[in-house]
This record gives sequence, C-alpha cells and structure tokens, in this order.
Amino acid sequence: MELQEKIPVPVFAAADREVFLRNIYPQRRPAVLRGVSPGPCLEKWTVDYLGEKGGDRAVKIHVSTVPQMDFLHKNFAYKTLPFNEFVKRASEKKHSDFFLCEDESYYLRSLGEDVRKEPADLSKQFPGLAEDFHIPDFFEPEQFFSSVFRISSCGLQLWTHYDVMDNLLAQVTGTKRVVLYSPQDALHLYLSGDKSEVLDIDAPDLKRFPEFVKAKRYECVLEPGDLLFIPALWFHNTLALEFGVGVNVFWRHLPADSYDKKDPYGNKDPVAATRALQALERVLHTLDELPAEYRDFYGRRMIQRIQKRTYCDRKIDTEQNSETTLPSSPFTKPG
Ligand SMILES: O=C(O)CCC(=O)C(=O)O
Repeated sequence: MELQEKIPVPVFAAADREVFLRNIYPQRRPAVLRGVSPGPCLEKWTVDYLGEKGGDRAVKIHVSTVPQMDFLHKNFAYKTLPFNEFVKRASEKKHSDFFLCEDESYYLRSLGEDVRKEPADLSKQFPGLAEDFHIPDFFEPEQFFSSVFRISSCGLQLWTHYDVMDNLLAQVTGTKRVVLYSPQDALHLYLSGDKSEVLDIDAPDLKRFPEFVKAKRYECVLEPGDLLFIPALWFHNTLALEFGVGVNVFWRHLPADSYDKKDPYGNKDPVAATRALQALERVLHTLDELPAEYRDFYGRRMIQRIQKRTYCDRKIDTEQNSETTLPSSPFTKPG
C-alpha cells in the first residue's frame, strides 16, 4: 500500500499569459504549463553546446557520493569546476576525474557575481546561453528577481524546501520528478529553517516523522519544454530522472519592500515575518516568567488566537471544535 496518495499536479496544455494570469495564478496552486516555448534552448542545449557557449567560467557545485543529498549530515561537498567540465561530468555516470568517488553526482544552482549580494541572472553569468532561453512574460519586468541554472546528474535528489517568491521552473532537457506540499502542511514536514528534515520522502522513517503521512503529496514529471509554476511557500522536492538542464525564474509577488534586501537566493522570510518571529521569541521569554501550568494555559489560548487571526482555511478546528470563517489573504491577486 502506498504511504501517501499521489495527487497529480494539473497540466495546462496551452497556457499563454492571459490564461496563466486569469485561470492559474490566482489559484495559488502548482500547475504544469505545456506548450509555452522556452525558446531555442529546447533544441540547442546539448552537452557539447552548453560547454562551448557556457565556457570555462568557474561554478560552485554540490558533489555527492550518493544521489540523495542530505543537508543535515552534509553528505555532499561544495567544489568548484569550470562550467564546461561540470556539464560534461554531470552528464556521465562514471567519471575518470572525480573529487570523492567515480560515480559521484553533481548539482548546480547557479549564483550571482557577488554570491552574497547579487541574485543569479543567466543574462549576466551566461549571456551566450541566456539568449536561447525566453523568460515567459507572465509577470511585469520590474518584478523579476533571478534566473537560475538547475543542472543535475541523473538520479540527483534535492531536499524538500520552500522559497518566498513565485517561481517558474523550466525543464529544458531531461526529465524530472517534482513532489510538492502545500504551505498548509508545513507542520507535518518537520522543518529546519526553510528545509524539511524528512529526506527520504518515498520511504520516510515514520518512527521519527509520524506526522509526515498527513502531508498531501502533489506530484508531476516534467518533460523538456514544461514549465512548473511553484507558488511562493509551496514546498518542493526534485529528483532528476535523467541528466537534465533547467532554469528557474523567481519574481516578486509581494511589494518589493516586503522582501529582505540581503537575500540573493529568494528564500529569506519576508521582513514582516522575520519581525513577527522575533516578537514571538520575546513573547515566549515573557511566558517563561510563569510556572508550567500557566504557560500551558496561556500558550494554548494564544495559539487559538493566532489560528483565528491568521489561518486562510475558511473553517478551522479550534480547541472547542467550533467553526470560524476567516477573511482571505490580500496577496492573492494576479501580478
Ligand atoms: O530543479 C531543481 O533541481 C530545484 C528547483 C528549485 O528548487 C526551485 O526552482 O526553487
């Protein structure tokens, strides 16, 4: 018996800007868009061509002895290679030159010029290749945040995480399985910052992660030419079924000043969320002034108040099991 039911991500066969903005974007749910051409990259981006056009610019990569990367135990190393050498190695199963072992796996998440300050932008780091990739015009140019190469060895799996910006993940070559979880299932994912500690989502350790089975699993397999819309805060886990090249484009969905200015990755919590979390720490310190049974009593009441004020679900289970209707979010309009 399967652990979790797989809910297919809906596929839209011909989603142009109008269809996307009218029917898909306002739903704030993942969607696979087919038939939106990402440009000549679809035919051109062979290993040889990528190497030739991308050249020997140094890239920082993840190298792992096993295909499932583990951010908790750091079973991978950060290494630097010329881009053309990296692409060649990522595309082969066994390597004559290697860092850790001859069948190591590789992953590139491209970075900006100043990795701590600037977001990745293909047109700056890889201008010769960027002209082959057409960014869909699904958002206003001033909302653009970054365009990021995602290049993985066959079998490479990236841990479940969320980002704070809206995202189109374009699969250019190869196929990739993507599993997604709703932000509303965050409490079942055992988070450590923006990442889930449940690394093996196909065979999770249910003694350690008993709540994980409650998370609804959305799944799709991306083919070359597919675009996956990943709304901000949706968790995603990727598994390259073949060596593959993708590009993901993040754009600002909230007003620009909502985001942390020192965030080149698009995964730092919005400034108001950070302030709220800091305030919560102060609240918890204040509660520490009380004995345990009082902390328990006021803690439960505060949780209920937070749920009533913040949950988007129209109905929530409160302590008394009463039903409450809540206002919807002001941030769900098309951009
Ligand atoms: O495609 C991948 O390997 C990861 C994609 C991802 O994490 C993203 O688009 O935010």
